[in-house]
Amino acid sequence: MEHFDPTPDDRFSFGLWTVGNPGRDPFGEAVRAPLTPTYIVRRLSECGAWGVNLHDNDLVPFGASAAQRDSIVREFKSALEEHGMCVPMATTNLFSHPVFKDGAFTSNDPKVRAFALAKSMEAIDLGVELGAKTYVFWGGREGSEADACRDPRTAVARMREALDYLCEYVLDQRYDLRFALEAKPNEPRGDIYLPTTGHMLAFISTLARPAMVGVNPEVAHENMAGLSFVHGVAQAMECGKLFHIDLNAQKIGRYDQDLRFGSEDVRQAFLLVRLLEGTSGTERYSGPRHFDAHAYRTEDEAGVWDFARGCMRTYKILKARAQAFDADPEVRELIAEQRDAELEALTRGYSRDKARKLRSTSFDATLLAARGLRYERLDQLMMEHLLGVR
Ligand code: DIG
Ligand code: MN
Ligand code: MN
Repeated sequence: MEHFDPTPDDRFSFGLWTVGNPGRDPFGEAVRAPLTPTYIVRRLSECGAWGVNLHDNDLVPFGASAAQRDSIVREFKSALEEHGMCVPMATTNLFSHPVFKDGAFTSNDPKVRAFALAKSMEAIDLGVELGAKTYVFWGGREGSEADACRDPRTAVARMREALDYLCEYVLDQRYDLRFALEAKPNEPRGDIYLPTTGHMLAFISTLARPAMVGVNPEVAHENMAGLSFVHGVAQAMECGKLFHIDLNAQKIGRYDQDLRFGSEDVRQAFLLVRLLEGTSGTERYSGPRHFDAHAYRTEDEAGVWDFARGCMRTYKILKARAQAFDADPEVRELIAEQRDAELEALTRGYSRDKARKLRSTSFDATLLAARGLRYERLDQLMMEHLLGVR
């Protein structure tokens, strides 16, 4: 086995909707035949993936009877068992059916909001039955075009009401499940409420059960907002809220492209893998590495599996590059943390006495300003490790 071949230890997962994407877009029909969920399970397992995720309706068609649902789930479970695949994450499709055209939890129609709650409980049951430990909420239709349609504060309050309700449901059912909120700034709505991971982190702090709720940042979505994905993920990790992650790639200033992981901004993909894998000596992210992406519309089915293998292979190549970078003595010397025990004694944890001593300390700003940081050399070293010449 080549050391870039994926193994279950890598915890790579794909949604049924990713490799099952038939290539439809707003300007053209599907270019690939649909793939059945059990076939996807087999092929992902053969590619070396560890898990498969799903929206309720990726597996159980909208409006299926209870008997149909049970037979579909039985067949899916046996495919998971046969191919040694797990279901780390599940979610509800609250965006495809026209009933959600003006949102689900934030819709102005109380019947739609109630239906979205009922559908979510049904889908949570399905996810838990399949073994999911993380439940994602992506509010693709929770937004607006004609902004006078509702007070944005009402939208936020409705989101909170729905999530508080569903947290209570999970507790009442004694499910071992955590919620992960996924932000996106726009598309399909003109503006989507709670548009970035930062907005989600603030929103989580207003929930009744904040400990049950984290975030599921997606590369393309933070990039669409013009933000550093690495910084957003790092902030989520720092406060213990990175419950899941959607990996893909995105060109700045485009619609949500959901491209193969690492296929656009390789520098940021490298820094992201370095952060998640903790190669600089920090704590490693322990959750699933989920590729929420799909193959180009130009591809046939063989191209879909090239896409899937490419996502995982690039991740593992970047991990190896990051390990070499952080083992490089020159890099370690350049990023070694500077310490000053005397000043830290004054600046860590306030006291009146410390503040007085700190304010009476003299600082030579000119001398401090004169120091060169050698970031040009550090960044060149990163480039040389990335380009495989070091
Ligand atoms: C889109 O980026 C969203 C949906 O695909 C899904 O609800 C979520 C789960 O990864 N990502
Ligand atoms: Mn996306
Ligand atoms: Mn996503």
